[in-house]
Amino acid sequence: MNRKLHLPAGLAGRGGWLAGSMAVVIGIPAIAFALASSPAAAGPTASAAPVLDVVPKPASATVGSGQFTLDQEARIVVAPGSGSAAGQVAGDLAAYLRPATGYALPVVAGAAQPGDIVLEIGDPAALTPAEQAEGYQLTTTASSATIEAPTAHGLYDGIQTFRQLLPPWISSAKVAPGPWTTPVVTITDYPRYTYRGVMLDIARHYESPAAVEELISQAAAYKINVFHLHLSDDQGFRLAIKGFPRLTSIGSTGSVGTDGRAEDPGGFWTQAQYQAVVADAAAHFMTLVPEVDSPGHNNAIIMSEYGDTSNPELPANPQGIDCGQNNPPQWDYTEDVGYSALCPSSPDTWAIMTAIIDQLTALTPGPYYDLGGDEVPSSLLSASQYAQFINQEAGIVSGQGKTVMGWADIAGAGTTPPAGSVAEYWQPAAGTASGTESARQAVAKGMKVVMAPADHTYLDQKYSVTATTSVPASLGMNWACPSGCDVSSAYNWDPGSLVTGVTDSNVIGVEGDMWSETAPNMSDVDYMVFPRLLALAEVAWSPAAKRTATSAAYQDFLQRLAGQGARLQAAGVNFYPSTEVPWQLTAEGASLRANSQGQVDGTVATLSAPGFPTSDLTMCDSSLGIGCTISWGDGTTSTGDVTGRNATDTTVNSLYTISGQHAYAKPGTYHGQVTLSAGNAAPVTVSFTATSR
Ligand code: TNX
Repeated sequence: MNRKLHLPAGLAGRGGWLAGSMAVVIGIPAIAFALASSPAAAGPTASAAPVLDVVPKPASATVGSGQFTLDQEARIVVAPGSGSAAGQVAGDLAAYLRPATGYALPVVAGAAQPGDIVLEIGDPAALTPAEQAEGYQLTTTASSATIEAPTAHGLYDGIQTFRQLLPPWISSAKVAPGPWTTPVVTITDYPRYTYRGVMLDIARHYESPAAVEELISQAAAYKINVFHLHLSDDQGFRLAIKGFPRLTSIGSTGSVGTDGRAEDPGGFWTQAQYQAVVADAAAHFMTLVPEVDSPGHNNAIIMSEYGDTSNPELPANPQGIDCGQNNPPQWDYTEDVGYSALCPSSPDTWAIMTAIIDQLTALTPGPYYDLGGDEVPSSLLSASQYAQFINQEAGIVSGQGKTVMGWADIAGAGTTPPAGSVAEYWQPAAGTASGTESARQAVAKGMKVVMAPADHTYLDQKYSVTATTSVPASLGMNWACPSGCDVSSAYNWDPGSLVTGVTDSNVIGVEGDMWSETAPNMSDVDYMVFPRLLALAEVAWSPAAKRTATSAAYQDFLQRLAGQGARLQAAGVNFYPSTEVPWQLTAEGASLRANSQGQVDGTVATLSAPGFPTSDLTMCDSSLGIGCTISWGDGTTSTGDVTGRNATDTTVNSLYTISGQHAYAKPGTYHGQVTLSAGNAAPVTVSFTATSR
C-alpha cells in the first residue's frame, strides 16, 4: 500500500463548517452521518469535527440535536396552494428517493402527518427579495422535514440539499438497507450567482443525447443551472439543420484524433433529439445555451458547404465562404485551432448562419444564444472583418429575441454587442495581466460576464503534470495548467475579484468547460468533470469566502467533498480520486440469511473507499492496504474477503464488497459488525444482520 492520503493542515482545530457565516451553531449532531465515521476509531481524520457534507455549502445552516428519520410510511406532501410546479418537484424528490429506499413515497396534497416531507411554495422570512429567485429554507425536526421556497426552482435546489443530508447510499439505483436519517437542521440558502454553468463540447467528440442527459442530472445535483452545449467546431457539426443536409452528412462524420471515420465515426442529433435534451435540462431547472462557434472554429461547416453548389439556399458561390488558411479547405482532425474562418463578406456565409441561428433559437426556449467568436487569427480576418462578422451575427441573434453570448473575444475592437450581451472570460490570467483586458472591454461595453478562466474552470486540463508523469496519463490537455489544475485550482479563486475592474456588479456567474479533444467517451468526460465541477458549483453558489490553498474555507470544502465520494460512487459516476481530498471510508451493512445448516456465505458490507488502494486488491488482507475483521455477532470473528475493481488512470476504483463465510450453531437473528480500514483513513465500523432459523 503506497497510497498516502494527505490530511490538510489545521483540521483538528476547525470549529465546524459554519465558522464565519451568519449562522450560529447550536449543537453538534450526536450521530454524524449514518455510517460515515466511527467515533471510536483512532486515525488521522477521526479528530475532525462532523460536517454536514453538503456541496455547495449553504449560505447558512444551523445544526440541532437529534435526527429526522425517513421511514416507509413517509409521504411527500405538497402544501395547499403550492401549485403544479411544486408538485413536479415533489415528484422529482420521490423519484430520487424511491430506488434506494424502496419506499412508496406517495406525492400527496393536503395536511402533513409526522414523518412526512413537506414542500411548500411560500415566502420564508429569512430570504431577502434578492434571494428569492432560487432561495429556500429547509428545516428538519425529529418528526418532520419541510422545504419552503418562493419558487419551484428554489424548492428544486432545496431537494438537492435534502438528498445530501441523507446517507450517501441514497444515490444507489438499487435498494439499500438504510436507515435513512438526516441531522436536525435549519438551512437558509440562496445562490451568489444566477448563472452556474457547465459546458460540454460534443463537436470534438460526439456524445449521444442520453449521455448528455446523464451529465445534466449529475450536475443538477450540485445546483448547476446552465448547460452550455458546444455543438460545432472544426472537427464536427452535430445538429441537423433544415435546408443544409450536408452540414451533417459531411460535417458530422469526423472527430478529433481518429482521422474521423473508422474508430470514432462522429454523429449528430436530430432536431427532435435536441428538443428532448432541452426539455430534459428544463426538467432539471437548467437553461440550455446552444453554441455554434463562428467565425472561427468552423472547418466542419466550411467542409460541408464549400462544394454545396446546387443548394438553392445558397445565393452566391459557396466557395466564397472560406476565409480559412486552406482554399480549398481540408479536414484537420488534430487538436489544432485557428486555421478556419467564415468570410463575413460572403452572402452564402449569412445564408448558412441565418438558417442555423433561426432554427436553433426556435428550438431553444432559454434566453441565450452563444455565437462563439473565439480565437480568430488576424491573419485570417482583420480586426474590422471580425467585428463586422460579430456585429452582423449579433443582429440576427437579437432579431430572434435572444441574448447574445460569446467568448470574451467578442468584446474586442469595433464590436457593438447589444445591451445585456454576455461575454465569457476564458483567459488563464488574473489582475491586470495580458489577456484580462478582454473582460474589462466587455464591462466597458456594458456586457455581463461569465467567469471561466481556463486555469480554474477548464475541466479538460490535466489534474497534475510533473517532469515525468501526467494525470490522467491518457487524456487531458495542460496549456492553461502547465503543472496541472487539481481541485485546489478549481476552488481557490474568486470570480468577483479575479480580474481588476470586473466585479460582482458585472459578473453573472461561473462555468466549468469540458472540451473534448482528448475525451472520446462519457466515462472520460466524467473523470475530468468530477470532482472539479463540485468546487466550481460551490464557488458559483456559496457566499464569497477567502478561498486559498491554506484557507479554512478550502479545508472545510475538502472535508465535505470527501463525503461526496461515496455519493458519486453509489450513483455510478466516474471521477478522479484526487490526492488533494481526504477521502473517507464509508460502508453500509447487508442482511444475510443462513441456509438450513446455519451457514451464511455472502456480502456483509459494501465499502466506498475512493482512491484506496492503488495496488492489486483481491483479498481482505492488511498487507494489501485494506484490513477487515468480521464479528459475526455470536462471539466469533474472522477476516473477510474484499472484491472490487482497482483504479485505472481514467477510472475511479469500484465500490468494494466485503464477504465472508460463517456457520451459526444456534438459530437466531445475529447483529454482526465489520470493521474496515485502509491507509491512514479513519477506520469504519458497520453493522449487518444475519438470520439463522
Ligand atoms: C481553448 S478558450 C478553446 C477550445 C479548446 C480548449 C482546449 C476557447 C474559447 N477555446 O477551442 O477546445 O481551449 O482546452
